[in-house]
Amino acid sequence: MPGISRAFRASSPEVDLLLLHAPSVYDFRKHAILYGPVSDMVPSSTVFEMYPLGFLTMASYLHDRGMQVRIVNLALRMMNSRRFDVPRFLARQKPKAVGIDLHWLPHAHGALEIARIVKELHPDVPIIMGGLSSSYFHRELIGYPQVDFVLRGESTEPPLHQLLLALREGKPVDRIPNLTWKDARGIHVNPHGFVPMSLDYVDLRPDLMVEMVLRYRDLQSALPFNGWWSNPITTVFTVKGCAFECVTCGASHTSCTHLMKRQKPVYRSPASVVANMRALSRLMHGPIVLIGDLLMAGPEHAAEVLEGLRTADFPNEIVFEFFALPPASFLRDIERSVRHWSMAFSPESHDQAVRDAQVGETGYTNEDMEAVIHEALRLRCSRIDIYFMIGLPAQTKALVQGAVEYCGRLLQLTDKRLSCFISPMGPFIDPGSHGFEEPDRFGYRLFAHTLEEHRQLLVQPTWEHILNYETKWMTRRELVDATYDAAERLNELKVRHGRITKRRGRGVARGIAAARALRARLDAGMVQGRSGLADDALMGEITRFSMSTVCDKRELLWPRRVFNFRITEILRLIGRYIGGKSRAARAVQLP
Ligand code: B12
Repeated sequence: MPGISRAFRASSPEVDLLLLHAPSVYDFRKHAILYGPVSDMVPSSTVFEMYPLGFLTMASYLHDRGMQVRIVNLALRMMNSRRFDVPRFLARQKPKAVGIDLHWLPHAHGALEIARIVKELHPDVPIIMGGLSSSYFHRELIGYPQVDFVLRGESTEPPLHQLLLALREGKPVDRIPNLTWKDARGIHVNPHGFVPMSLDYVDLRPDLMVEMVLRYRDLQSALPFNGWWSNPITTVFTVKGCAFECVTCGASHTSCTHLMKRQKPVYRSPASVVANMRALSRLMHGPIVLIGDLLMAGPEHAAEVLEGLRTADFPNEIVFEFFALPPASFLRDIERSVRHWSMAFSPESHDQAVRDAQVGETGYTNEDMEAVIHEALRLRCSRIDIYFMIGLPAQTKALVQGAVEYCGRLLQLTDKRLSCFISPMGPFIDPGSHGFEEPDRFGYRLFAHTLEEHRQLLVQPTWEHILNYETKWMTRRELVDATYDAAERLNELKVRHGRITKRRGRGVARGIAAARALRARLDAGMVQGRSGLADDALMGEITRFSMSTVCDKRELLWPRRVFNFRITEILRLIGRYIGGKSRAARAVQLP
């Protein structure tokens, strides 16, 4: 890597690391693709514009060690302006190194394309890829000419720091853990030696985000997803690894053991979780989602977190997610500990056999679940989100309909605080999951195995052809049909049970009808040998037909407030930034 080391020493760039988040497909604005409702359950659009939380932990770790990091959410910039010119923007940057996440596999197209553009513009700047999909496909990924390094693993802050230092000083990289790299002699895979047994060495620092916005005078690039500014949901991760074995998850216990070399989950200490929440709460009024089921670490650990929350007494809504049905007593403990709370739970299916095929022995019945829901509603729980999925092992089309009818039952039994969601697993079954690794055993048929095959799937005209799987029980066509049917029926049920207004329901119904019609047109085009739409007017507009289909996106959000941010804290951070700058300027003037 002589060129790379030279560039590192010779240039006088602005940042040590430029972290770029690519859209799922580059350039989605010029494609006419029906991506399908694959992102309806998350705040992002089908562009998957949300960058990994890890961008913030990496940025804060490097910042604490004196490095400048800038995050640029290219996906969001491209969404917000059709005229945003990616090559032009990138040509103006002078980074010492560029990091690009290929964390979620749906970025297989965009991440590689952005890397290619950066390499073309800055041939001497090292390009580092990372994230779960990068880790899974590291050998294939490093083979692309635009990729110099792949950092494997779900925890990469210290190895990344070591890599940037080695590049700066022109030192060898063969001892840096988790690194896959190449030179004239070939491809090298360093041992996966960094698997931290504590998570307390990293943090998500909201103040750094503010500082980044000020330093680069660029608010948009740092925002996590479209609309975040008006709905600032924040998250705090509590765990890495998982104790569960969901068949379709690429971060299940076995997947983590193989891919991340993590034998068992590691939990953030209660003090660190609460400290991070305090930092967020100081800045924002929005809800704070605790990522990971606190009970996975055992009742004592969960109780300690709750005790911390009780003492901290945050005014924010705290959202708890559960992977297994929580005991009602735990809900009462939450009630005693926090002012405002919500919960999310994913039974995946109403059918016990499907549930067991997906999650293993769940050990609870629908009646048990309903009892827990009732208890939550009896308490001050302000919102319960129940998630179902399409594309599970042993799930037929009739069982998807059954799940929707079961949603109707839940909506009828409860009040407006309970919402039900159903969505297709898509666009891909996770690489590394049981279903992906042993498709025959779990009833899956795969249409792509390699990274390159997934990259190509992403530019197929409709999501029926983008899905990387079908099941023994439903073909891709049936998965799509089952989704639209389920969406239509659930929409009706939500209107009937007063969960959404008739007006909103009509909007969703129109969206589903339009998506179905567009799908028929795209299919007809494919039969005639055309891929995509000849209709230029629709170019880049297709996200319209893929969003808010299985639900109205606004249903995912918490009620908005007039002021989402604490102005005094923002002013304090601005003051700190200006103060720091003028101190630095004075230091430069000193002889
Ligand atoms: C929380 C979470 C979310 C949050 C988003 C949080 C976020 N912004 O990161 C929400 C709910 C919105 C979400 C959405 C999705 N998710 Co998700 N998510 C998770 C979950 C449960 C935890 C991730 C987490 O907290 N990580 C902790 C943070 C601190 O670490 P990190 O972000 O992973 O970053 C570290 C490393 O990954 C690595 N790294 C990451 N990027 C880069 C880049 C570089 C350059 C380098 C060097 C390193 C690096 O280093 C980082 C620092 O240590 C995981 C499962 C799991 N247990 O890991 C699934 C998981 C990652 N999600 C997954 C999927 C599929 C999705 C969706 C595509 C689902 C969908 N169809 O809607 C979307 C994509 C959304 C988007 N991009 O717009 C899959 C990914 C499988 C795969 N290989 O593709 C996972 C593994 C499991 C699952 N099925 O849910 N997700």
